[in-house]
Amino acid sequence: MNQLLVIGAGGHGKVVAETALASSEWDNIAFLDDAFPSQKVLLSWPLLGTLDDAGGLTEEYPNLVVAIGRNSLRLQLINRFSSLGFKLPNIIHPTALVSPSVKLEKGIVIFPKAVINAESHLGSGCIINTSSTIDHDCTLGDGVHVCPGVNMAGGVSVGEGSLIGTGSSIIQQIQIGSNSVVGAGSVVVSDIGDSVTAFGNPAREQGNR
Ligand code: JB2
Repeated sequence: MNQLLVIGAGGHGKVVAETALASSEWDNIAFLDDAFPSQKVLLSWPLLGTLDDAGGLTEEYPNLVVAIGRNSLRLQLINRFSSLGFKLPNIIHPTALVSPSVKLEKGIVIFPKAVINAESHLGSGCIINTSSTIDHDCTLGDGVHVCPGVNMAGGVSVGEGSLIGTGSSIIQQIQIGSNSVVGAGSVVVSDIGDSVTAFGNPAREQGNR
């Protein structure tokens, strides 16, 4: 059996678990979440305990994915569980198209119908959500979340921990800083700095985060 420990038993955890099962690389899922013991099952899979229980599970579940949407927390937990000795595989849905020249770090999830084109580079813990497209030569830092239905043209870079909101479009060669948020449905035609919220068509920086 290929066992996968999923950290986070919320909405994102469910989608990550089903993506893992669909990939056929995993056939046995268990969750950890600090909601334990009030919650004990998600879908049909057991919630075994809280995050502090992970240390005792490294032999039974050597592979782990952090499935918590908040970018900063997800990155923090990736570091914590890496240093405990867990492996952090990438979880890729079979309907996603990932070019063989794409470079993937660890702990990345890629959901149904996402497309990632030639020579893009994705940092650890990125979420590439449902039906989003990332064209050639894009660079995403660690912990970036590309929400459902985003279209990113070629040569875009997005800094660590930033979130690109649902349905946004980003033209080619744009640079978006770290820890920024691009609001849903934005059209990004000029660069966006670090730690700002930006939205609209054309997207404009609205203030610091
Ligand atoms: O600060 C925290 C914390 N915040 C949330 N510390 C610890 N230890 N655990 C935390 N959690 C845990 O993450 C909660 O116990 C919760 O069960 C789990 C998931 O968080 P939440 O239910 O808030 O959302 P999510 O991460 O599953 O989903 C969000 O991100 C996805 C990418 C939502 O915005 C979804 O709509 C989105 N698709």
